[in-house]
Amino acid sequence: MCSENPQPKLFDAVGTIADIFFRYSARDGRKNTMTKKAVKELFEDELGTKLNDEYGQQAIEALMSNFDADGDCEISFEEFMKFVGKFGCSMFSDDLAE
Ligand SMILES: [Ca+2]
Repeated sequence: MCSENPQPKLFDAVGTIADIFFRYSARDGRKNTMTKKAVKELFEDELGTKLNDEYGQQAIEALMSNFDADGDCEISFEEFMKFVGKFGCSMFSDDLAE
């Protein structure tokens, strides 16, 4: 059955991002933050990025240092959303340059 008022796509997109964040935060028993281990698993599972080699370890350390704004060694939802924003801009950087 079709809905006459489907959920706006942006709400769906943000809901999907939130679902991903909270699924990985829960893996280490956290409610509102992701540990470095959870961030690594998210990158591997959701972005297909392998982080087991030395380069991968450096990448995850850089990510944590760049987006862990409060320095608690975990990534909050707000910090994660800033990463998603930067990631989205990088995906469309050629289009944005015009
Ligand atoms: Ca943090």
